[in-house]
Amino acid sequence: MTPSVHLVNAPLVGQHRRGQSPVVRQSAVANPVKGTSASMLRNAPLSGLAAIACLVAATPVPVPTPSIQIGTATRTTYAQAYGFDWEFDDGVEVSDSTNATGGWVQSQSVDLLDWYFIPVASSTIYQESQIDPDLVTLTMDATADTAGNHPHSDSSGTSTFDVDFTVPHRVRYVVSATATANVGYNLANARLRRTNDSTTIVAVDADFGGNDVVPPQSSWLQRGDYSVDAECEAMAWGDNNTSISASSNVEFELRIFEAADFTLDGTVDKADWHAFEAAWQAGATNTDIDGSGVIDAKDWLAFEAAWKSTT
Ligand SMILES: [Ca+2]
Ligand SMILES: [Ca+2]
Repeated sequence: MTPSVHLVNAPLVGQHRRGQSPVVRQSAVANPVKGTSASMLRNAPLSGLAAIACLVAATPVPVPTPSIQIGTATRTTYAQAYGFDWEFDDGVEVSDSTNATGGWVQSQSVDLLDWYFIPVASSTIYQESQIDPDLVTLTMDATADTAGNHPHSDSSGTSTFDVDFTVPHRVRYVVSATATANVGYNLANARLRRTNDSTTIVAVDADFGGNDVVPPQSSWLQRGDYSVDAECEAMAWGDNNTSISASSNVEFELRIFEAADFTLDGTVDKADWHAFEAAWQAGATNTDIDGSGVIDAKDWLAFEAAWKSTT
């Protein structure tokens, strides 16, 4: 989750004296990008920063695709159905897995009938996922049913997702997730974690019933190691001729952007500068670019450095 932040040492609008023009040093006017040194930033009124921003390039610059480095990736699906009575004892199962990256779609099901073609139990599993250097998305659905025609029957559908990746330099991200499980022993969860210190950044958890939602939110991923893991399982136990229907669903999306793309539109231009400036000036929590928990000049300098490196 985004940490709580405090506005520290933020320059104030109108800090310059009445009747005095916003100050921009001549060197900055001559070379607005190279002229915005740390000492200037600390000493300049914010209106001076705005003036500097007005001098920067106006043309949107397509930026190279930001990237995370994918490490290991494992995705699995499994579906089974089983039942017995006084003369029948049988089961069926299917499974699949991949350690590849990129896109993967798997849809599996089992439908168990007894020797008289009477329904016993069934289950389904669906996973559609993408693991790219700038995108991790996931949809998982699972169902499990027992027909209620036998003294014992059970079924389950299970899908798992696990990817580890490294962020070589700070990137901006947008993440959202939902998890739903209708009844019983169902599992539905997903989480983005920083593995260096086991910090959970975003998590949804609807294990054993219920639903959980994380609306789209944006922040920065600092350099380091991360993981996304998720699990979706529906289970049905139909002892004593009981009919059970269970289902689970998990949705997860992580999109990666250049650190300076504050507007999250795929380009870095002066609109990002202005947007960050306004948000930073207002003490918005999403301007804690270095993740320190405090909003101060270091965040501005970090944004400036990222902006200059991509324009
Ligand atoms: Ca932008
Ligand atoms: Ca900070």
